Amino acid sequence: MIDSHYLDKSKSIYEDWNEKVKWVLLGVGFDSTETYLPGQRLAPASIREVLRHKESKRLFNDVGDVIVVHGDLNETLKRVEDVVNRIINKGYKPLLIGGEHSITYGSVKALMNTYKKLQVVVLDAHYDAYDRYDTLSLNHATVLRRIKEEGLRVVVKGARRFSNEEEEFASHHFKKDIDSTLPTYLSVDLDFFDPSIAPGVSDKESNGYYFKDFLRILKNIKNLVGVDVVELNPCLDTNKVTASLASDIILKVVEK
Ligand SMILES: [Mn+2]
Repeated sequence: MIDSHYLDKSKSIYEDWNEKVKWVLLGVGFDSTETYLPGQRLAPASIREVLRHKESKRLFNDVGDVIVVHGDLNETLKRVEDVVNRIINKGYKPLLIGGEHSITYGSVKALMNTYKKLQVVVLDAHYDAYDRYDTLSLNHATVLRRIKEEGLRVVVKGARRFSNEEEEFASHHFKKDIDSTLPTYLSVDLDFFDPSIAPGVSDKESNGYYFKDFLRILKNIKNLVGVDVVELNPCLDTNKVTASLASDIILKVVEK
């Protein structure tokens, strides 16, 4: 069991705890830096609603949601880092459901202290590599640049819309190929996928990827130490198609 006063455990799917399963679900319903269409704060509830009905075997534990502070990204990230640290220190693996993409930073900060050679693999239609966005140094559009500046190996797959500034940064600092031997954190922004199978995201980009592409990448990662699935916006989802896709991603990770 993981204890923290930053957790709202009433959101958990399970009341009990199974020590034999290693993945721990953690919701982070934060969307305060979203600049176009907010609503990602509602994603953990939407994904859990689908997950409850999909799962047959017991494959993960669930600690509920981080109690976020809407409007305060730094305090929210501090709480995410604290809870993820507790999960790792007890020997479990964190599986976060966002929330906007900036929450990845808190999770990675916790993991990089334990895994010195941590590799961050990101599936995303965007590079999220601005230096500043709307004057902010940390938000959903700058988060991968801040993570790279921590000195980690960052691999981005699926980027297909970006600014000149981002492309320049990416060409120098992001890798294209996964090193399958390194301890790896996988961050899945759902806009990586084609809008036809993931309509419930704020920044849809055509000519995206499919579930089989995700499965191929997942298979290529041998030492997975943490995962997040971010940017579901239930306000824009259609018939829970995108929440269902997020749930299938989660189940493939915990079945791996
Ligand atoms: Mn994106």
